[in-house]
Amino acid sequence: MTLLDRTSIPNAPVAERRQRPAEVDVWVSQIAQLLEPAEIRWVDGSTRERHELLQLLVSTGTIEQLNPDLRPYSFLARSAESDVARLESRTFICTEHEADAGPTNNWREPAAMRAELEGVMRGAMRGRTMYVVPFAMGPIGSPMARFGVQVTDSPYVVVSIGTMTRMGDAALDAIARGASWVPAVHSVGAPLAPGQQDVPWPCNDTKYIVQFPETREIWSYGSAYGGNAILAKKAYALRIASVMARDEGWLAEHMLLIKVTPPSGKSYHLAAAFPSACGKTNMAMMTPSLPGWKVETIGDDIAWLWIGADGRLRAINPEAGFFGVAPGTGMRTNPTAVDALWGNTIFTNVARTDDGDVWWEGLTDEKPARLTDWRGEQWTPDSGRPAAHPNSRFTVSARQCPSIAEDWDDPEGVVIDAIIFGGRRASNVPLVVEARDWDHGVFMGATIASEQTAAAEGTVGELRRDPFAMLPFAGYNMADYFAHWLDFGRRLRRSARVPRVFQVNWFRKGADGSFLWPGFGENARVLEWMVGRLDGQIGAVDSPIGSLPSDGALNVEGLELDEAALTELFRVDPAAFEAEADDIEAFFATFGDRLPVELSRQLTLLRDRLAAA
Ligand code: SAT
Ligand code: MN
Repeated sequence: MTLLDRTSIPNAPVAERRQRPAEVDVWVSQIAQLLEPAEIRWVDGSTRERHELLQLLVSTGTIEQLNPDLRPYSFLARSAESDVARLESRTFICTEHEADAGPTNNWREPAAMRAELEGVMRGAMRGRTMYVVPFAMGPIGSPMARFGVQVTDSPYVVVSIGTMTRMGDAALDAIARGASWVPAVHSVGAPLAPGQQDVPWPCNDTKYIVQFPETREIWSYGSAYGGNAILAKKAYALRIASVMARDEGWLAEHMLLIKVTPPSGKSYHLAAAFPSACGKTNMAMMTPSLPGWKVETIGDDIAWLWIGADGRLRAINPEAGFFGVAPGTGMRTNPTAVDALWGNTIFTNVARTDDGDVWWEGLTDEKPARLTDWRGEQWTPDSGRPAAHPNSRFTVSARQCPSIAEDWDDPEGVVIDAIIFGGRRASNVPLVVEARDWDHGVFMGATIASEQTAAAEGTVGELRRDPFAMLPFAGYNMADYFAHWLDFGRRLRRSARVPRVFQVNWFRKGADGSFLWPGFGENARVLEWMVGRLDGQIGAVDSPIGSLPSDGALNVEGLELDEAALTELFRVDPAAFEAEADDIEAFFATFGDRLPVELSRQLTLLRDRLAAA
């Protein structure tokens, strides 16, 4: 076992290195003229280069190395206090026509935004090195692989891209062979005057995360936080890719991917969309509580889905690593993630123990007596504040995950048997519901609501509609996105098999405010019911909102769950759903006549079923 990260694409011998693609070269010089970096460095993706960058980051105080005996080759970064999450209010979709960005996005007129960006970007890299970072999303060689080149002045961002994507020469070679690529410009917006001392986490109070979907360009300024700065991830693999997917007939989704194998030995692949910080990573790495069941990980955040030559729905995880929320990740909740984080990991904004290891709320039941908190201040259990930031993160290679599926990076993807939508709902929404058909499933996806988490700025706990968990990530008019999903279903129906669609809610609470369902590994019981439905071997009863497990169909054997809690978990309160229907109607109205009629029809059908209940 090497101490170095083993995921990097090995460096091609210098003699074999190809010419840089001329188009990329020209673009890089143009950007350099605008940003005026002191130096330009092309990133090759080698392990040696990663090592050098990590040493550099240690020397500038951006990261500190953790105790190598406890956490080999791992590092802790503390961000600026203002740079801890995605900034939805500073995320812009710039299309010629405002209606093409739709009511759920911040729209700006492209020319106006270009002028604004030019203002902040001019000279933004003075005194810094501009790294040129070629990357691939998806296995190189896959028909679904897509390429990009990001320039950035943050070595922290470079090493993060190195873990999250296939970064370096192999991607550049694919571009040189003619693959199209998306340009992405990133600057922390903190130019250095000659002789000026740098700060550990340079950033700017003014921030922009800008997508130009029509020209397939990304510009980001002022932040080094993952979701704002690793542009391959949300900006490309979701916002820009969703537009490519619309135009090319596939789907770019905020979904985890898992392979589920029941004791029978026959495997199923599931894709599940939950909003940020609602447990996608935990579900992706689930240790099933049911004997003989196995859940393997393919992806924890993003899935690209398409209809394969065989007519089946296929999916890949375009990423190569996990950028997971640390708090709540512990031996009880996600032992697989804890194992994956044994070494070669970059932690951001977690707390540090006196012996040079990391800690966050939920890692252990017992709190350490003393810590250095995410701000670098002394902390004790009675400090009255969390030691780790609620959106603190780990960045780790997918290969290091003990539950990674053998087919996780299959260029042809995996065949998807079911799609799951979920959110964080304290009330109303049952543990699991099955959609009546694809269109009803699209209605479910379109109407997901979830309590806001710490993954983006805003009031934690506030309920908001987050359709398909894509509210911050759809790169075009959400109503058109709904229409694309409906159309995709029509195309699937013409082919072999349409996947089943389910909705889940692990977060329903009882009158005393505690969670009704134990969650985590016990969610395998819900998977068992779903698999039973896929095989047509397990019962369901109709309800106004979809099919629920029939009496006894959900295996609760051995669970400490009383009859009252079980009833409450599945209670469908018609009055509460009437109110929900009114809220959905108001939400749908924001899309005007761009809303597909099928969704209005689904709402009418729901109301009819509620009235008849
Ligand atoms: O910060 S990220 O956008 O990368 C993670 C998330 O919020 O889903
Ligand atoms: Mn996410």
